[in-house]
Amino acid sequence: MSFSPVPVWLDCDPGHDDAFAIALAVKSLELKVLGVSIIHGNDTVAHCALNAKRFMWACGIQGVSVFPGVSRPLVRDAKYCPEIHGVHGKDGVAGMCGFNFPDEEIFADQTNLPSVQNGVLKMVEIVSTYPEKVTIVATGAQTNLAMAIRLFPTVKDNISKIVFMGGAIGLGNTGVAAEFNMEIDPEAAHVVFHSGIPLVMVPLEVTHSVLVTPEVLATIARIDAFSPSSFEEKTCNIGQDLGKRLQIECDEIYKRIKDINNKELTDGEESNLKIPECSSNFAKCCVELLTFFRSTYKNVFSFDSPPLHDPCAVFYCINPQSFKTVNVFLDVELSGEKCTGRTLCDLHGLSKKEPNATVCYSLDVDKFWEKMFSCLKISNEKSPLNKK
Ligand SMILES: [Ca+2]
Repeated sequence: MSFSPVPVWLDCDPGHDDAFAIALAVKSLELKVLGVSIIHGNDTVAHCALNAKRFMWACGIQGVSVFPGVSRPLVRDAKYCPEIHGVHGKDGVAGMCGFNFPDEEIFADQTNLPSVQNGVLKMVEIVSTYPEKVTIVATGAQTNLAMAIRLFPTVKDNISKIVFMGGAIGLGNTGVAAEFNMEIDPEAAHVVFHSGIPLVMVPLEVTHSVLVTPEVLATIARIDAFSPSSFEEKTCNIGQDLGKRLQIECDEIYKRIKDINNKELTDGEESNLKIPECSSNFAKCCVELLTFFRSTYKNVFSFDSPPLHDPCAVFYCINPQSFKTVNVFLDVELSGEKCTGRTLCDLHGLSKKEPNATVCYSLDVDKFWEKMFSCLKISNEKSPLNKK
């Protein structure tokens, strides 16, 4: 049976999880990635663009251009996320795999240079002129999208939908109430939410069910041996229904408070996070990136296994049937003293406003990992890292 891949544009801020989102998108036959624009967020635009190109090189990705976009939020000062992405952001992926990325080699190929052309302009140009409607996948702050919509409103005519990782039905992560992508530029999110473009929100309730467990790390460490039937670990499909999901969120919060009250994590405890032996340099690269992410989430949020947020939004474009969703009116708080950036999902229709968003609240996690592993296996076969 033949099918046409879905044309997508990625807007992201690599970022460990953004990097895996790029790999999932580019290596999936169901999607055709038209380009990648970079937004401030996990770090500066320049660092995030560098991270994107290095990881794309590591995955053996060629022919997909990277365009740095807007360097700061629309109104507010830039706020980066060093507590989560410090190493990956500031220092890029270099040094994470026991050796430095060979930038002279990577960027000797001019096609690997992040283009000086602005990401907003290239997104508008390519999306507007593409012969089919394009899906935008946004896994960072929405400043690039807001600028595109405000400056070139006709681009909306050729966008089928915006699928974004961000926001939460319930509680946030970098603020008490707000999720990071929304918190750092809520005005941009407001422009996007009120643009009239169909929205799909992949919130924390979903991404917190996609956990990088020890079993996941072990599978990636031996990614060359992965086959769909070999991954039998049942990553719990929490989020069977919205009420249960929210209860789990609350349990996590209570657990964290209890842990903080009882004891602080020690260096000795952190050292118990063993890195599995890896069968290739590329596998080692992935495992070490995710291990860093893992220990950071343990330190900051008391998650035993960290969530891998951003690829979930890409996976929606590949397999939307794997998600449970609800259509609601979605908005974002701009002026609250304590809740700025909080996403507001009108689950009960209290606003009397027509739904403008499909909000995901559950995901078939096993299906996600099967696809993610398949794409990493393809990357492993193509990776120049394995020739080192
Ligand atoms: Ca991101």
